[in-house]
Amino acid sequence: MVLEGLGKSLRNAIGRITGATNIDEQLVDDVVKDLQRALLTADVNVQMVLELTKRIKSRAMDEKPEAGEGPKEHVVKVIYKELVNLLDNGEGLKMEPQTIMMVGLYGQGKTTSCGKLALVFSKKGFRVGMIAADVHRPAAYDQLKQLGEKVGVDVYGEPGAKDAPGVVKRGLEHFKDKKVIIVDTSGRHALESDLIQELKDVAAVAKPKERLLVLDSQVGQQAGPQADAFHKAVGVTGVILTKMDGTAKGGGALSAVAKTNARIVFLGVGEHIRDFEPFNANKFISRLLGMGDLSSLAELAKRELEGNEEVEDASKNIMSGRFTLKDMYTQMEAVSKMGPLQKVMNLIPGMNKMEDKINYEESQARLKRYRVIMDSMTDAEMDDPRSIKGSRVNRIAYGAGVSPHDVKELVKQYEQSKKTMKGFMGNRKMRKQMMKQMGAGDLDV
Ligand SMILES: Nc1nc2c(ncn2[C@@H]2O[C@H](COP(=O)(O)OP(=O)(O)OP(=O)(O)O)[C@@H](O)[C@H]2O)c(=O)[nH]1
Ligand SMILES: [Mg+2]
Repeated sequence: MVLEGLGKSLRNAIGRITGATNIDEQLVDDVVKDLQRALLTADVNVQMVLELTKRIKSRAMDEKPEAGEGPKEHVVKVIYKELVNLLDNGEGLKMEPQTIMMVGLYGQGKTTSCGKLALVFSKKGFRVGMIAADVHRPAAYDQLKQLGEKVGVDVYGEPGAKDAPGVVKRGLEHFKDKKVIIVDTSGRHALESDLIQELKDVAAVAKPKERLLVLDSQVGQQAGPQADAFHKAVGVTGVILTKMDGTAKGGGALSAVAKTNARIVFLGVGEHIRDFEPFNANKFISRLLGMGDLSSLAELAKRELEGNEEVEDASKNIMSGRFTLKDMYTQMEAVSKMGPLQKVMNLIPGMNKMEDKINYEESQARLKRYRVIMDSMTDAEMDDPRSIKGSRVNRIAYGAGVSPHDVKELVKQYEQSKKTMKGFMGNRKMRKQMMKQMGAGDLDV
């Protein structure tokens, strides 16, 4: 899960508030201590932790809850807002013509992020070019070239060249007609002075509006000094946090953000070229605190499902209150296509609280089993799962090579999903939001 450890301990701290019968200074003190421990364990810089928790404590105690807000909601809101403020350092990357330079230590995800970013800009209609200015790693040019081919973006490079600023200079000439230029640079194991000098020289030629520090979210305490050194060299304007799909503690990244005073602009959430999300502090913190993130889920769904008529039909059925096993099947298939179940689960409100209880591999295996079972059902049975009883259960089980118990479990799961959907659709506000996000705004709600 994203920032697993930190998220869990922050959720526990908040749980102490929501579970308390009475909010008093002692409780706030205890919770603030829990927060400190959680943030420090996640490698957030000590100074930052102290300032943050001091603000949380004074706002929680001194500010009056807003109208209609209980004392518990008030404290939770203060914690939430302060955490958001910590990360909210300004707007995302502007979608306008510009030159962007990537910097970062070895293996942090610079080259991959170049490709991902190129896709973002070219999807917006910009003519994009990428320049391979990593002259140290022999395969760097080929890697960027391959990424470029994948996303349909031209790449300029000079295999074998040793002079990075020269490559950039000729690359800019070559890409005179491009609107957005992305410059990939070399990484190193540590910050050596020759790397720093090379980056300065490249920046002097490229004159990039954005200097993006690419940071692996698993980086710990070193994140601060690393960010500092890059910042001194080229003036970091933004951070791309990569490998957020891993089990990173990620707190170090928070320190890096504070050090450079730059905002996080994108998150890398997987190896795939489309595993890239614009950063949104509210979203990030609500996910961290386990408040779920329906809007992200809808975005993900939209991206993956666009043009898939079956799924659109199923979505409309769900919206209108009909929900057959076929719909569940289609939805399940679609969801499993969206990527690891774990990633999707984290986006569903309430779901990530269950993270300890859910064995994700087991869930994936169950999904597969369900599919096989459904393949042995007739269309009529799919439309009316209540008819699946007695000898039908045995026939389906036999056909699918599973036990009758598995078949019954699937029917039960369907009944449960249907109930959840009903509850969900009964909530007018949520329904409206969901419809809008799924692009089904023309349906009558
Ligand atoms: N899981 C995951 N892997 C990623 C992500 N971003 C990059 N990677 C992987 O991390 C590895 C290193 O990525 P690169 O893009 O080559 O990193 P780099 O900073 O260019 O590395 P150097 O050029 O050697 O300094 C590759 O295997 C990528 O597939 C991400 O968001 N999630
Ligand atoms: Mg690279």
